[in-house]
Amino acid sequence: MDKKLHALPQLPYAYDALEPVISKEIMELHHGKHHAAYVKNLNEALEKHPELFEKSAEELLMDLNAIPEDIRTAVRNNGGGHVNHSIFWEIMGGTSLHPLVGEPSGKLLEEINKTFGSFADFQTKFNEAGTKRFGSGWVWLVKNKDGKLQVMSTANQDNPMSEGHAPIMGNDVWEHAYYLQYKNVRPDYLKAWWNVVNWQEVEKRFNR
Ligand code: MN3
Repeated sequence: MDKKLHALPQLPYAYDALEPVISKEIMELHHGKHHAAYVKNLNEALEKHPELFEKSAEELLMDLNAIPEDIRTAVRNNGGGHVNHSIFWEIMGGTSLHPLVGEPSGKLLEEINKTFGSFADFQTKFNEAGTKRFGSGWVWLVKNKDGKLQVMSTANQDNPMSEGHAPIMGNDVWEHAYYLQYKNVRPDYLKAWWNVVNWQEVEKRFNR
């Protein structure tokens, strides 16, 4: 059988492209070490049940109960780590140095206004959810099971797709994502992060 190993995706920009919001050093470690380790550990876990290499990482996460119990936690954590970071790199891109549109537009903006009141109210809710996540995890904007926008957070490397929600955008609130620059002040990181959101990519995910 031709086995298709999961692979670390290339960043769609240079390691220093998100400066000054996210430093080159954080990006090098985050992508080159943390994400790479999730990919390596996912592949190692799947070696025990190689038929699962036929599924995409997303397919694995969408039906965790179908994963044999001896590797289920490893797939949940490392498959989640792989998918979460792949989304994360894609939905970032702009900084004050390389400006993108700083706000969503079109149908997504309409839906945000309808659901949260305004873009500013949505940002407040997202930042609060990210601040309150105890320990490590993620904060997300998802299209929930009813097709409505919703802000939620997940622990560790859990992905909303395991609960039947479609992740539109997410921010990593593990300390490794910000500590070298923002130290213990997670709210400052959450606030600054909006400057590197690539709304074109977020809108693509919303329209999918
Ligand atoms: Mn991370």
